Amino acid sequence: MKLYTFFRSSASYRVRIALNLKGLNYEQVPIHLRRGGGEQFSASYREINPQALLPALDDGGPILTQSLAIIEYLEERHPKPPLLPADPAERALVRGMALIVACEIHPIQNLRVLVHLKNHLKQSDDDLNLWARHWIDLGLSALEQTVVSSPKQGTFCFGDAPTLADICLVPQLANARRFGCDLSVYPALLRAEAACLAIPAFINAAPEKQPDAE
Ligand SMILES: N[C@@H](CCC(=O)N[C@@H](CS)C(=O)NCC(=O)O)C(=O)O
Repeated sequence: MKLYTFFRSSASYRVRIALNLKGLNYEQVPIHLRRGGGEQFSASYREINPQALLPALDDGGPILTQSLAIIEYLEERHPKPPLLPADPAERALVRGMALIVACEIHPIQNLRVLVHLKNHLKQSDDDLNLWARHWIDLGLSALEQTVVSSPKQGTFCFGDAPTLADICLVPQLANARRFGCDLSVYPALLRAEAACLAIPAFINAAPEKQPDAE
């Protein structure tokens, strides 16, 4: 299995965590998102992912893109350990938590959005940070409330085992710190993060542990 990845890409980080939790071996193909204007825009990478985004997974069939689709594929091919609860309503709840991060926060603070704000709309670096922090805080506040009011309380976002929600949470909190967000107002999210960061699958997926880390 080949994962097209960048150490600092949080969507790639999600997939690395899922692969590690499933105990799957994979080869990393680093695509540098900054070097030379961004290797994701090269013709060769666009053939792999026409969106020019990371990650992409080659598992011998068609190349898969979109981190959550990739993780659901891994879940279906390798059900143990499960990354979603068995009950349909609980599955929807956990997917909802993951999507708060993957649909409502991350896309608006993603590199290409910030580059567009800076280069085309002439916003300052300070304004970019304010923008990112605004959307991250809005989403994390909602996620904190969702976790706190979830019917299954535990050490993780949902219960006592890591799920898709935690897989999305941990990389997003790393991004939030990069933008200088105050995370002390999200105690439930910090508790879930601490539980995750005691697990080797999460530790080994961290940006600084990757072969392409700078
Ligand atoms: N929804 C996509 C998001 C993918 C994405 O935005 N990846 C970022 C890195 S985390 C990227 O490749 N950015 C390149 C760019 O913004 O030019 C997913 O979950 O896979």
